[in-house]
Amino acid sequence: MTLDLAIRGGTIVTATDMYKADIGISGDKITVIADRVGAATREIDASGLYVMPGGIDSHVHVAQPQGPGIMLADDFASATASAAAGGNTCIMPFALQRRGTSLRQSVEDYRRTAEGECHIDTSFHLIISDPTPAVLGQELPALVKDGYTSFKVFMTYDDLVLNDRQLLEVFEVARNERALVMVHCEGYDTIKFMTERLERAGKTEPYYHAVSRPEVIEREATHRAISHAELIDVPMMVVHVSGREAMEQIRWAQQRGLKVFGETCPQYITLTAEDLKGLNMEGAKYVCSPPPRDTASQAAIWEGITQGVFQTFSSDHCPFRYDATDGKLNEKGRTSFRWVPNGIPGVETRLPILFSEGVSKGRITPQKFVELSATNHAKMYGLYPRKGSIGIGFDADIALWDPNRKETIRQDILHHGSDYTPWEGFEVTGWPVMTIARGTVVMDDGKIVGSKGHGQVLSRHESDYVA
Ligand code: DUC
Ligand code: ZN
Ligand code: ZN
Repeated sequence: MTLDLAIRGGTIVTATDMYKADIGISGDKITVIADRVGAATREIDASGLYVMPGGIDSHVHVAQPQGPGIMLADDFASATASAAAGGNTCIMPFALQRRGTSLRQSVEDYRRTAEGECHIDTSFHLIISDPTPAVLGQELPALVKDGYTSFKVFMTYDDLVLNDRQLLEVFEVARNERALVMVHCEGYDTIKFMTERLERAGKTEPYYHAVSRPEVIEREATHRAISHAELIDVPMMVVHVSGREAMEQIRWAQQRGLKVFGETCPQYITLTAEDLKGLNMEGAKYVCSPPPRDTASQAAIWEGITQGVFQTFSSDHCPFRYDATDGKLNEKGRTSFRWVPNGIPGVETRLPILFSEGVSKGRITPQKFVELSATNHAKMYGLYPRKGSIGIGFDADIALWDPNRKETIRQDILHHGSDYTPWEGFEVTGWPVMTIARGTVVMDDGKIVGSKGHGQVLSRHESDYVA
């Protein structure tokens, strides 16, 4: 039977292997891998290219409410187009429960907003901000059974923070339902204390965002969350780890045999707090939480990556426009860092940065790149073995990479809804030149050639790391 698609002559890279072979695709699945596969309706010459699993970005924010007058810069169409351009074939955004609302209703709303809009597959985590008895007792267990098998909780932010008692109650449900809990580890009271002191001293520029949330605050919250997880005996993922202090807490927990996992992001291997010192309000472009630290922290993050402390490398894409009254330069944001929206765009640049800083600079192998960018995300969040590798029966989610192509990251080549990138002028070696999502070419040499609606909203099974 004629194949729909053949990818010929490339070097296939998985988390464990690297070898030359052809790939044959029928419909949306990989159906044959061989020295030479048969004829296909469409032939792709991949000689000189790496043929990798499409990236899975398990930490992105899309179309999430951000407080009065503030808007995220991406909807599902632009976020998934941007992700596809960056070599991704699946993203995992969050469905956020607002206080006083039903979690189930929130999920249904997000799902409806996403359906028909996505260029690549999408699957939601939950954010729990109001763990009422109904949420804990009925809604959450039912949602886990429906395939929402991971949820995030926050230890800071006025409208999201859970107290220790509430964290324990959510962890208990996660344990009972065999779900994976993701934790934003920064302390509410300590940040409030620092913020008030800084504002009183007139230190309100964006740079003081970083001063208000030093590593000790992240470390304390990380240790507290780990202790709660140990008490309840539940697996836990510490998201967006920024430096040595939190990394060492996770490593300590892992060495004690606890199921504590770690995620880090491009900003923590490339940016520093100095970037928040830009002239006028330019530093607002780099305001995210936890904030970027210093070059010693970057080295510590690499230590965590190469030692296996971190299982996933995600973008934490949380895009705002800079020059916009609903974004970084909102009226209140100009008066204090406290009001500068927290987050930076990055779904499109995550993989080129990891490839270049990691593989091209010799810090990690191509196989480790695949593990950190796709395979572990699929295993961590219950999409494996449907997604996350190249093998017979897997979804035909593939990115072709030119490992030698040099590019300079610039806003005008990106597809996200932000009006800037924190990596303007950043030079990389290695670039995704084609993205194939479930058998369909969706990005070809920087152009989006797929259509919104191709991507499906997926449910997931239990995490392989919980099992
Ligand atoms: N945490 C996130 O995960 N993303 C953006 C902002 C934040 O605090
Ligand atoms: Zn967070
Ligand atoms: Zn995030």
